[in-house]
Amino acid sequence: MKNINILTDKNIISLLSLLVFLFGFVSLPRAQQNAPLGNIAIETPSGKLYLEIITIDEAIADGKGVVKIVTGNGITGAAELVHTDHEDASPVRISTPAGIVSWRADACGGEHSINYQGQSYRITGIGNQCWTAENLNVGNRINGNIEMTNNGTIEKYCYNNDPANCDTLGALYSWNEMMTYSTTPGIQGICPNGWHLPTSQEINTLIGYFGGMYTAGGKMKETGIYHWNPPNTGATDTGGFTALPGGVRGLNNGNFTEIGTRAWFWSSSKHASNNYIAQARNLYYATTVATNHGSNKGYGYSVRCVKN
Ligand SMILES: [Ca+2]
Repeated sequence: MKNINILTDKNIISLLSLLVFLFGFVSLPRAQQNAPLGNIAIETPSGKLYLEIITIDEAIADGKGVVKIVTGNGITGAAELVHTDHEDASPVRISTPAGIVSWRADACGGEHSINYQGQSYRITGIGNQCWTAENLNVGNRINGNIEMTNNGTIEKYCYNNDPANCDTLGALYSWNEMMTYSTTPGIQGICPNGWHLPTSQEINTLIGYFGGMYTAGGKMKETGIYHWNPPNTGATDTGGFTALPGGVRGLNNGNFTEIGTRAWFWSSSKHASNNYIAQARNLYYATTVATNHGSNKGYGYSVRCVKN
């Protein structure tokens, strides 16, 4: 406890909540104390680290603190828990052999992936949201020149009708197919159980975490030029969202365009007044902008899910 220093009244409640969380296991039966008690994730300039919560006895044996770093960037050993007066909603900071790092709750609960219809998808916690970090690739592939229909099965497009593109970039879906022919924002649609299609507002929240629409595109894009065409301006993949330039399935003749240059993501929110249009976002290889636009529901776009 001597490592914890209260610095501002404002953060006391947050700190106490964390301490209740961390110390809650004290009352657990001995047998349960030997089981893993959970993980928390912390953001560092070089990526996300995961801390394993351990018992106080183990922590004392390790030297100090009640958490220890178990993976990430070659750092191992005990972590020191201290309070912080940072203004950025990080209620505590953690001192590690590599320096002070901010702590925040991981919205994905320390999980890194989910399985859905035989495929594993990476997931990532960003702010208070837990997102799939890969584009959905579920359903039976149909050619781009065929319209998806309300036939009780999920259909998908693969760029250029090539299944290999679905494997690397995910599939493309019309808005109605994604929504399973509902128009209710935030429904599960073609997402796994326990997940739902992001509303336009939820995407705005994500973009807000990344400083707004003029910078969010860069922070959302996968880095490098393996999938994105050069220069892939400003790509940092800050929150692990790892947007890929899956391109679009067009309306007329179902042609595919813009692989490598643009990521198109549906929201589950339709246009306020035009029933043929739904809200979407696109990211571009040559800018850091996350553009909000309305699109005809017949386009084939990439799809992400948010945990309920
Ligand atoms: Ca269908």
